[in-house]
Amino acid sequence: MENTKKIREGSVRTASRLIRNIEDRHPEARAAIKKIFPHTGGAHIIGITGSAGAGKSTLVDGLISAFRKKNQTVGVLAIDPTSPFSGGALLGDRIRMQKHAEDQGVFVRSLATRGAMGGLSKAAGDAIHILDAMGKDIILVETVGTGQQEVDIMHNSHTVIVVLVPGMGDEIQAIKAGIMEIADIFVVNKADHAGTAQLIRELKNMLDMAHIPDDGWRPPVLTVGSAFETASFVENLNILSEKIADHHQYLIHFNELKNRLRRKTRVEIRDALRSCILDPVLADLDARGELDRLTELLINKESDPYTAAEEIASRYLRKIPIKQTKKGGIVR
Ligand SMILES: Nc1nc2c(ncn2[C@@H]2O[C@H](COP(=O)(O)OP(=O)(O)O)[C@@H](O)[C@H]2O)c(=O)[nH]1
Ligand SMILES: [Mg+2]
Repeated sequence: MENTKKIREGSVRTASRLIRNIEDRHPEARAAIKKIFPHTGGAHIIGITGSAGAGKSTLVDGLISAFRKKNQTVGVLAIDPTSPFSGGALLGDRIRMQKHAEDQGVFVRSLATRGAMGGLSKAAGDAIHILDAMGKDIILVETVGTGQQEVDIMHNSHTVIVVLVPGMGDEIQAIKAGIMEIADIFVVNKADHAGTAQLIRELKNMLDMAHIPDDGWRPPVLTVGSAFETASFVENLNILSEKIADHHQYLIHFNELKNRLRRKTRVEIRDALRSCILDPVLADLDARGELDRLTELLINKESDPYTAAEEIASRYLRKIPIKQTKKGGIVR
């Protein structure tokens, strides 16, 4: 049976193999995404980001249960760039997610990729397509960190949750503005730690200063209490899952879903261009030893980055007039 069909029927084996291909940058991955792409777009994609140890995986685990209670199917992608091989650093997550292992409505995978800049965002986008084509209602994407890379990955989602823990104090200010700006929901984790009320206050002050229009979405600031107080944690996660649904409704109602899709698609085009243009050019230059030669030239001030890049561009890129095909594709 063909891969696309198997994926659409929810085959865990095929999905796992394709995600491994994505990690390995196997050419088959690209071919598969081309076929799967028309069958994507049905899922509500939720990004969850925050520092390492902030309790994101604990939250994801609780959210899976909350969504399953509403009979929604869930795909989870845990992205860990620091993991040298797939799942290495995520053993704890695996154990934690075990209780969902028997549930056909839940598919959990981790994603680790090595190498080039921007590679992780593209790999994440591709893996999300796979979960989407599997027909998952909800896709949870967990990333570690608050830098540009996480902002890029978060652009693949419709709803962004930023997880913070008390005791960071002034660090909120220090967190790259980028990630705070794209937050749709703030979750204050580990509310059993001191400083929860202060953190909530700081976040609300920050939002007050953001001048959100009356009909705009003001990111709610939620606390989920302590993960170790099971009953209240479960209840808080139900509330969080409702807020997530509210945000989805808001996106639909105000036609914002299209804007999110546009944002996501732009990232995807940029990532694909990078892998189809920049990566091969860099690899070619490297193979010819020209990257080393250029590096020396620049170090010796015999050239500069722009002159070098312009020369390379003129060598590799021909200006070709392009026209639209009927289907909207591009032909030469
Ligand atoms: N005190 C406390 N610890 C928590 C809470 N939630 C998670 N943790 C612990 O924080 C650690 C990191 O959690 P994890 O979910 O793996 O964080 P992640 O790195 O953000 O995915 C684990 O030891 C959790 O048991 C909480 O509400 N209170
Ligand atoms: Mg985690």
